[in-house]
Amino acid sequence: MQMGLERDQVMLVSGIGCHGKIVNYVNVNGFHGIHGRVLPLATGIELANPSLTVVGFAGDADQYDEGWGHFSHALRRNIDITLIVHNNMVLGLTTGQTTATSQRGFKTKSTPFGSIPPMLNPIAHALVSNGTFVARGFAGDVKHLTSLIVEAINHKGFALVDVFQPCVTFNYLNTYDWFTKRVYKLEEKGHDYTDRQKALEKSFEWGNRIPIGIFFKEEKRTYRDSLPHLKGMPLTKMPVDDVNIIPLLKSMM
Ligand SMILES: Cc1ncc(C[n+]2csc(CCOP(=O)(O)OP(=O)(O)O)c2C)c(N)n1
Ligand SMILES: [Mg+2]
Repeated sequence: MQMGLERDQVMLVSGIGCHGKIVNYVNVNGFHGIHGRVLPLATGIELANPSLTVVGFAGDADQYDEGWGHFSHALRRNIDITLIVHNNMVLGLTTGQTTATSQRGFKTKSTPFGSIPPMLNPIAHALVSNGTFVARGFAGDVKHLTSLIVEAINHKGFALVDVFQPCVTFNYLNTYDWFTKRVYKLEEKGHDYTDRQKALEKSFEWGNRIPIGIFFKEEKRTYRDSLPHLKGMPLTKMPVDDVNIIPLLKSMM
């Protein structure tokens, strides 16, 4: 509403996890998809009907484990969608197992000796995949997070907002207190978000001080801009009655 969008102009797509219920809570169009497939769905919807504002919601396991293969490709294609990752650094819905973003040593029922590999760094990956809007927010600072989401949706091209969103039931390590003590805002430290190298440096900051805010932002051609046959009329409006695919099928026999 703050953005002046009508309800029927907005399309939310969610994956599987605690976060997935969001399409039931927000009174706009919604598509509750399958685990790991938020980006293929959101991509298809955006390419078929550009009049919609498409916002994908994924969990950390949903996007950074099961859906990992789609991440870099959607970014480098610069599909005009927003992706908000509810990063609680744990599999919440399945009652607390490690994900790609769980901290090394994080003990769970299924990893009693602690998570073994190093954490995946989604911000750094987004930056090296030519992401055109890369940001991180914290659910404990709703005003700041809201401003990031508004900027992300206004961005023309792929916008990532990774959100620290503590799971109060299963993540005993990365709690609201844990984040509150550590997060600081990039914009308050004079970070230049037009510099990809600097953004990359910042993306590796982890420990006592963890940055949130916009790491990087630039305007670039979107995937749609480069598809001549999608110019003018959306696929959803194209007539299909007189389409005859028989000759095409025969040519492949
Ligand atoms: C294809 C498939 N694989 C596995 C599952 C089981 N499963 C349900 S939710 C979930 C992941 C939940 O973790 P996350 O994406 O981090 O979301 P959260 O619940 O933490 O918000 C998994 C693996 C599934 N539903 N579908
Ligand atoms: Mg999770």
